[in-house]
Amino acid sequence: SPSNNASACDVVVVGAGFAGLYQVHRLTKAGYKVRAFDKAPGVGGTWYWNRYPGARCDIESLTYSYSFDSDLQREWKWPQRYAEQPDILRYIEHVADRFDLRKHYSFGTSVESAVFDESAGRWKIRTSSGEEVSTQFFVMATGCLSKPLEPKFKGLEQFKGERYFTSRWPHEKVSFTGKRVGVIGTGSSSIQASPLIAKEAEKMFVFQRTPQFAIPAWNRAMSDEEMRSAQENYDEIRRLVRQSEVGIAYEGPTIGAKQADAEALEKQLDFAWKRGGYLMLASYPDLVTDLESNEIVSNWVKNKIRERIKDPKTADKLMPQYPMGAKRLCVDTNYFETFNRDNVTLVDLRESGIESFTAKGIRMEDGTEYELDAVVFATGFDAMTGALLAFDIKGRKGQSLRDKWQEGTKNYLGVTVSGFPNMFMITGPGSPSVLYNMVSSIEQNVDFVFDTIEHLRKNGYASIEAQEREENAWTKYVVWISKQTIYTKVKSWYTGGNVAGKPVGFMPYAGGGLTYFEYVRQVVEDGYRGFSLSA
Ligand code: NA7
Repeated sequence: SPSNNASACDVVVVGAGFAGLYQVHRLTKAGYKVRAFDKAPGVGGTWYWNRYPGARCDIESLTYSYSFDSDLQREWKWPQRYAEQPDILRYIEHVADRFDLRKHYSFGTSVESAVFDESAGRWKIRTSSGEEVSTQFFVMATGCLSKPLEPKFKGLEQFKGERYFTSRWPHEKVSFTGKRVGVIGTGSSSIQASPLIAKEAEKMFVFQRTPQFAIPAWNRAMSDEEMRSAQENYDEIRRLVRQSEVGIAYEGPTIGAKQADAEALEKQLDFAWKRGGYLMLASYPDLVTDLESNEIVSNWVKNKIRERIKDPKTADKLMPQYPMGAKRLCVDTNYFETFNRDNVTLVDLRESGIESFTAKGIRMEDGTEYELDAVVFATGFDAMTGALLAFDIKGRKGQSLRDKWQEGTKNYLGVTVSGFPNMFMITGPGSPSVLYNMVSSIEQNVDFVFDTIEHLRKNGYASIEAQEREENAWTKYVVWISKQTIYTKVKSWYTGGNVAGKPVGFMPYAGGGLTYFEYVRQVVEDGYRGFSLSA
């Protein structure tokens, strides 16, 4: 440990979600002195904040969970196939207690600035409590979907009704009974919340800008038998996840959808639909890379969606018009059926946009007025860079990350940035993260950061920094790969296109988890190729 000063440590970790907790665990177990911060009063990250009705993960819990501890994964029981928010939070809290991680954290404390002191070779971290911490390494484990997007609607301040954000839901139960509720947005959060809000509300209006693909979750309780069998076969489950492009435990056919004959195609898609969720996107290996194959499956899915909606005009409005998966696929329970209810109206913003909020509700550009007692904003996030740019990070020569990323998210391996020595991002832009299994992606990044810090220590280095040339090459490669996929065919939070003024590019690494893991492994094997290590 470099210093005995009370406000000095080896590593500062920001965030107490899946990523931060595991990073703190790995480092403290090896004896590093770690200070960790989260602005929330407790652990959980995403799963601390997103408490809206119906909030649950869209990847099956058996694989949306840590693999690093075999006792943990052998003992933990998931009550449902897709765990809901309280169960995921309970799991994260269990992990925090089991490995005694809370003591390293200052909760209710946000980091307000991080400045690299070149002469000392250390980071100075200032927090909202006024503390200044000096650290050798600095890890941003701040999440890909953690900075809520608050669209600026005209007249919003006049609105007298209740307002809720899915991403900052109150802890006490919200009742919509007898209320006229407006839901803005039709992403995953709205698709999960709307069916439950509709059951309570007197009337519900869903304001839709872009229709989305949603595949049934077929969520259900996990039987003891099923859970036991998974616990006994976890190695195989994790192996399947590692090998899958989208990070789920499924090994699909080896030919593309367009190569399949009609009968085999129907059988496979029917099977995928019945298993539900992300298996639909993994039903053929080329759906993300081949527009023709994607179209075959997208059309098949759209017919299935159509069957769920009674009114053909409403069905037309709910039909997505982009390749399935290009915006993050939603996984639903009764979403489309919700529009068959008498108390639910779909408001298509492509026909007429929102003109402004009024004291009583929402006025549309065509003059229509909706009187509302409550509005739920399910308007998404400033994804991937939002939390990284929420405060000023200053690297060498006083350069700020905000300036560096003005035209796009230059990075090396999605984990490091040239000019910012000893700083790491867990699942930053340039990593597979949101296009893969989030928890697996996190574990791989955290392990890489830990191994790198150990490598430096064991070999007498004090600092590691991505080389600019390699960073440029990697950044170009990430963009090039994205252009071979469906992801760049539509505006989404993957591209930054959902945030006004944000540079539009493509943030995650779209070449698949396995390819990425192998690439990083090679970099390490080649002696940290593309990095400068110094004493
Ligand atoms: P998303 O998926 O970004 O969805 C946000 C929704 O809100 C989406 O339908 C947006 O329409 C809509 N939106 C955003 N701003 C506006 C305005 N100004 N007016 C009307 N509609 C608007 O966020 P979620 O929270 O649902 O899900 C995020 C991820 O969490 C999800 O993908 C899972 O990985 C878990 P748009 O499509 O931009 O036209």
